Amino acid sequence: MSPLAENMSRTQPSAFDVERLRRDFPILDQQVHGHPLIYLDNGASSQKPLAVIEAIDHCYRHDYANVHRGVHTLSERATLAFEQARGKVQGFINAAGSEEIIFVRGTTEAINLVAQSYARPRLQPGDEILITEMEHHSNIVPWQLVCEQTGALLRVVPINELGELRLERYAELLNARTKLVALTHISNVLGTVNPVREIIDQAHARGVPVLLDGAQAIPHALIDVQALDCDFYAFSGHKLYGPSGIGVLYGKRALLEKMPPYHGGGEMIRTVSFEKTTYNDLPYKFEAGTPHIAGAIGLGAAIDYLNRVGMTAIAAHEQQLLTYATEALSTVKDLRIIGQARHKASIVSFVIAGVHPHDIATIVDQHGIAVRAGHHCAMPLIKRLGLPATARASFALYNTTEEIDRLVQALEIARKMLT
Ligand code: C6P
Repeated sequence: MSPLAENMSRTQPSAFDVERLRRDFPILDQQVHGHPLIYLDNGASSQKPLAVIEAIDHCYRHDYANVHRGVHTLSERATLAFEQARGKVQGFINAAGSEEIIFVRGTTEAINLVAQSYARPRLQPGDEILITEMEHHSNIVPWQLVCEQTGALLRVVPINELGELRLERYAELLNARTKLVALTHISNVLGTVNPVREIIDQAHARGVPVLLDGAQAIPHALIDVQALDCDFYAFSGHKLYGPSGIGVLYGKRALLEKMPPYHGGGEMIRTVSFEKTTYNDLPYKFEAGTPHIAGAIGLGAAIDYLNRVGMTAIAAHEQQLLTYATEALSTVKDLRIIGQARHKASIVSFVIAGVHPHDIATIVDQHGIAVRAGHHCAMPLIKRLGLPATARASFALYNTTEEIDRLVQALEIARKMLT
């Protein structure tokens, strides 16, 4: 163990036993290209604990049927488990009511829902939607579509050299034409944790609602939507140790009540005739068609698991990994960390002078290490940074300082091979 790792392990909270937690994730116990797998691509999707795998398995083996439709026993059991999962999500983000939790496919669908159902009916030509320079495409393109549909305009808050939002520019850009602010809680490229409470307060002072893209924040921090006072919060199950294909849109009840359905079909209706259809109550008004039943149940199991481990302990462990990785990566010659914000989550983008990030990712994969390279679905940000791409290591609750040491060794090999 390196001295840095020894120092870190001494300061790790004693209750947080990472080696024990790793055993909850069966996928981690394998070799890739003859090396023990080191999975550092958690920003793209995290691995699943046995509790989630078993909950999905149990659902399909014992309790599976369509939900809200049958009076038979299996349908009642599936409906109960599905609605219990909704309650778990409500508790996890401290929403005021379970009707404020809409199950969707993921962050992307949640944002599209708000763009089409909240923004589109309200926008007039010349109105403005305010986003930021560090958004993922999922929080850019839905707004561009709705701007094309309505004649509204997209305005963009710039970042500074550290990768933080320029709040003085935000204050200037917020104006009487602003109809919605939509921003990421944590940047998937820079790791920046945005001061969302301050941003929300300023928007609310002008009567402007705020959507937070929580895709990267939800696995790293305790989220309390009431304390944040955000109007919408979007996240994906698969980054929260749950299944893919399931995600959540939280919305304040008063706003959701006034929004028209996004998709039409079964489940979202109360009565249908060829002349007129009336719609179901919240949250079902927004859940047309058969939902991802086992996905929601798996997400509920992920939340139970995280509650057992403790989000505060997870956040503390990940902050230690971030500090360790920032120091350790800085020892690699010609490596530059992209994103130096004062408040960061455990996401570290970097470049090595003279080496393409894709080549870095390919070489470290030969050492069993999974990192992501590319534009990370944030092309405007990558362009603003003047880079072709970055490599990115993103850490989860099961990562260790030893894994970071292995990454550093593999990066040294890559650098020597390619420069
Ligand atoms: N970012 C990454 O590697 P979906 O695909 O709907 O689950 O999540 C989209 C999304 C939205 N916002 C942010 C901030 C995100 O990071 C992501 C997903 C992954 O960074 C895949 S591109």
